[in-house]
Amino acid sequence: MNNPAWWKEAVVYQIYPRSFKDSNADGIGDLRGIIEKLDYIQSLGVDAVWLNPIFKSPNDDGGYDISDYYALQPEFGTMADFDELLAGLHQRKLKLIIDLVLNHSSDEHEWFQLSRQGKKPYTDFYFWKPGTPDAPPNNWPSFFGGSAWQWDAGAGKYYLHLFSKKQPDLNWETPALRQELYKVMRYWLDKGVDGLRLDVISAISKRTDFPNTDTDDFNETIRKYYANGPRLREFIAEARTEVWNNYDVMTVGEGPGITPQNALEFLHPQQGLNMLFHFGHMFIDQGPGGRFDPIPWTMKEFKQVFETWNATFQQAGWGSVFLGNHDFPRMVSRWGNDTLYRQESSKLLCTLLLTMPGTPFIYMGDEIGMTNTTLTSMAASLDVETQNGWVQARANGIPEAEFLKYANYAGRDNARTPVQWTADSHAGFSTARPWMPVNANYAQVNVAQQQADPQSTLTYFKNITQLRKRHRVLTHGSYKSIETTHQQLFAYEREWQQEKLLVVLNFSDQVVNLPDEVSAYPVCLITNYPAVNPGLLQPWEARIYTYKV
Ligand code: TEU
Ligand code: CA
Repeated sequence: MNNPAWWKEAVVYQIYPRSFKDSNADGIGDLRGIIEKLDYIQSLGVDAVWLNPIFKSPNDDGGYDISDYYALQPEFGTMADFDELLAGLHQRKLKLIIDLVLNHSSDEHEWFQLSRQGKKPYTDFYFWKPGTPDAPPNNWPSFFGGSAWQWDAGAGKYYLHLFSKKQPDLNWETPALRQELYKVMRYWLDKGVDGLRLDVISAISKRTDFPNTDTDDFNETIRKYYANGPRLREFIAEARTEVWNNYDVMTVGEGPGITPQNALEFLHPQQGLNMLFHFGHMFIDQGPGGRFDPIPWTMKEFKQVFETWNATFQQAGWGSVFLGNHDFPRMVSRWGNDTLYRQESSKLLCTLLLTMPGTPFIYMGDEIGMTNTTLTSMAASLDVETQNGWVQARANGIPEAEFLKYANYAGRDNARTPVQWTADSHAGFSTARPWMPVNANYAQVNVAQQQADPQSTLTYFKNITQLRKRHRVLTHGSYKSIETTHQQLFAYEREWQQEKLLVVLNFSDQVVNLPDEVSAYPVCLITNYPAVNPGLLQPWEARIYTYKV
């Protein structure tokens, strides 16, 4: 392996700017707040930062509704701030990945305003359909509840919006639109950006014959109708030729609806994306009704997802590994035990993240084991998906107390509480009242306290990140799972160039026996417990063993 692509060797740190650090006492995170924390980010041992959208936006969907692709969100700062942030990252040998939202724009984007007025060539920049106000063109549901079609009285027709009604879908079938989006990409790549995270890229080609969906299972509808359209591979290949091949840029696509069976179609070495975010595990507990229709999941299913996707990416392409982000509950609350074993289970999850094949993406705050928050009323939710989910639920007679359970289990507010820097007021995030309340546990869970503690999740995260870099078997090695049916134990082997590692993770509150394979591994490299019991794994204990072949 001479000089593999940087993004294959990287550990990526995801920052949701609004909630990371406020530098100017308006209660909103901003770019200068990130600049203030560049040394902290570097101290983690990560190699790149992924910033959620920073562009001008009415903020209907946390910035994923862009009204000007060439301007920054004013409350985040100025272009000079952006340039200083980029320079600061590069000085520290850190890469910057920005988040481009190209499946849809804001309805306040100039293109949409001109389109709805019937101005060429903008008319075909979006999907417009005739109809009457009470009869949408088909039965497609939005990700955010209700119909995916919005009647525009001014235009006298419907427009498609897979997400909120303020996020009209861009019509990639229109060549002039694609050229405009390529210009946007070039603008930011010319500024020196190192990577693009491409929002919902799987949906830029959809079923444009717009048949009714034939299933009530929302994730099936995504897979069959919204994603994986007939021209998806062609559009990605064109973006490669028109833009990406002319830059040293990494592209990671967000691919809801993409499956292990078709993923490699979009990861072709010359014509595809470099990496993909798949959602096999992230939708594991979603019933037919989607996020707010939770169903139980089992360890066997969870392990099977990693088995299947690792097998896919062993053939070709390259995967990404994440256990949480701005769209999902905090990983320690969702997959671990954030009460009795918060520290142990957050360390265990960091171990999984850093020992799996594929590029690890750690979400800000997960390196200190930040937990879910608790909404006590639906009025407190600041997320359009959760608020719309509540509108749907209330219309179906679901009481607020019941929906709050779903929102607190699966909702996106959980991931958007401010990063907890200190035990001071507002957790050191801001000197003003934050746009979103800080989690009540900030005095117990914060960066300052953990930086001083050799047993903290933060210290463990730094150690396990360094361990991944020292043992490149974790980046380039094969993957072989063991204990595939065991309901508590997640164990797997990694092998590459005469080194073998065994990772054993106890995903439970119970003590479990070690798998027999341990007897072949004389050296325990790391554990998340103060001491190693030779025969047993403590609750939420993680260990990594090694030997030279
Ligand atoms: O998410 C799109 C998506 O497919 C889902 O994975 C996501 O969980 C969403 O909440 C629907 O459940 C991307 C962004 O990550 C998300 O923040 C945006 O709201 C969405 O696209 C629209 O831009
Ligand atoms: Ca601010």
